[in-house]
Amino acid sequence: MAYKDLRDFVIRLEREDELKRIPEEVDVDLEITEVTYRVSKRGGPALLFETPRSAKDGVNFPIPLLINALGSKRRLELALQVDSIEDVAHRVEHLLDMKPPEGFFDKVKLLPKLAEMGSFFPKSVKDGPVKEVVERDSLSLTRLPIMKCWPQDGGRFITFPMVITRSPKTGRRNVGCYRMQVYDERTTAMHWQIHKGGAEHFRWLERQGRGRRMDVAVAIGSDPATMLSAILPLPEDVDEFLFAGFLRQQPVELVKCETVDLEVPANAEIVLEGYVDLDDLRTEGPFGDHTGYYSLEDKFPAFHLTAVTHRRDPIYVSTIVGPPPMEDYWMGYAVERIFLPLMRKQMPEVVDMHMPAEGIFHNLMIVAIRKSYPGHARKVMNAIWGLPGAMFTKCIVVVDHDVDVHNLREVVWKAFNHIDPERDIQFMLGPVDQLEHASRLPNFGSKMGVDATHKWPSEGFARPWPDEIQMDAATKQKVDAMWSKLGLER
Ligand SMILES: Cc1cc2nc3c(=O)[nH]c(=O)nc-3n(C[C@H](O)[C@H](O)[C@H](O)COP(=O)(O)O)c2cc1C
Ligand SMILES: [Mn+2]
Repeated sequence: MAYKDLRDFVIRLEREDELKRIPEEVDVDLEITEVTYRVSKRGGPALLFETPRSAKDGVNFPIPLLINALGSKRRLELALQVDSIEDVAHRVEHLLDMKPPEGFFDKVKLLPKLAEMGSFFPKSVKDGPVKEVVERDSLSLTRLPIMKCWPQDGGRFITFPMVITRSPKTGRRNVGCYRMQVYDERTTAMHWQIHKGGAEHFRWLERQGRGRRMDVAVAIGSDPATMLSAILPLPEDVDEFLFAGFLRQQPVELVKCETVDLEVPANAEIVLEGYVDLDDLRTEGPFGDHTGYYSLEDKFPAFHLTAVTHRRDPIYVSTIVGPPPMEDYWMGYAVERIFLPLMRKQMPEVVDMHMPAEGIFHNLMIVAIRKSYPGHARKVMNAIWGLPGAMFTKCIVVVDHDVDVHNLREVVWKAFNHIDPERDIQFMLGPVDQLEHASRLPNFGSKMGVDATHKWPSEGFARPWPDEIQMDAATKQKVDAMWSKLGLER
């Protein structure tokens, strides 16, 4: 059975000794960050701060704050209810392998799978726990334990929301996790970067000129697979809630909002309803970001609150980003593993792929390929720069299939042995991540591909290529046999 909601997951984490309750008063301004940072850096548990407080405002919040809930491999496996993330990757592979049926018997055979797919579609329901309390008047974000994460942050930020919008062009839903800086009791920023789904919907509002406002619903806290779906770089027309249904193998149940024409997960802890306005762009930031640096101030639309619905006893879920690795590294790891099969569908030559934590995902991707033709590594780079999400990758290192991309020592050893830098490095201009602080312009800059594969004569490499040093099997066997007599065992 899928997790019913966030608290169902909390119970499981607690049972698995993966969660620590903290009854002490800890301040939402900086203190929760410092505690979580230390715990995160030693691979510690999820934290449930039962009494978050604000010394500045002189309040203790009646709402507990959950953080670091997905901050380890084990907790991700628990979140996705698998023994290994590879199990999810295999399910994705299986889904992609569904061939169109040819004859009658093929159709019959396929039926159960299609029925399974159909059962993942979001389901509309009349009511849900998120409607236990409905507030339309006297709204205030000050009741939520929203964190100021780092000293130079421009304010307090909601860091783990599911932001739901509908495309003014196609009517299709998008769900993305975009941070929201609190301006006052009823207004926040909406930090959807220009390449993201929400921003594209906002642009269509402008293009269509049929109004200046767009409905937005923000859900905070739900079953973990649904929360994860908001961070996945899915193709534009794929509904994140459908993918969430696939991940949890049970449909996401949705209820209608009170004041906007959108639906939200019925099992959510808290929902903020409101709108963004084309005429109301404001300064957002700075914010201590997942690059380990502050992202600077920039203009983003303001989000105006029109209603809040929540459970009687909601849990507020948060996360912090900062110098890696942090909780988001593990979320990114799940993305990497779940998307590898999708990447391999388009590029079967890709054997494996890895984005090391310190590369902050978009700075470094190592890809192993089975090379089949001259220039193959460069074809792969170009294809990756054309994928959603991966398009931002600042440096792609392409290695041969016999390199273990997860072993950075092996990657450095083999890749740097194999390159003649001037020949093997490819520069490319294009869109870069909005968080990128070194590029010549915001959102536009260069990327680098390194072809660290063996070079072939057909690529103009005329010299012989040396073999990797390996002892022969016979000698190894002889040494195995004498090993115990050598007195070398510790
Ligand atoms: C903790 C966390 C915070 C994030 N904050 C933002 C953000 O503020 N703005 C943004 O555009 N993307 C942010 N992202 C990345 C997006 O959630 C991610 O790109 C997602 O795929 C966007 O969905 P979309 O493609 O439907 O727009 C964040 C991701 C995580 C894990
Ligand atoms: Mn999307």
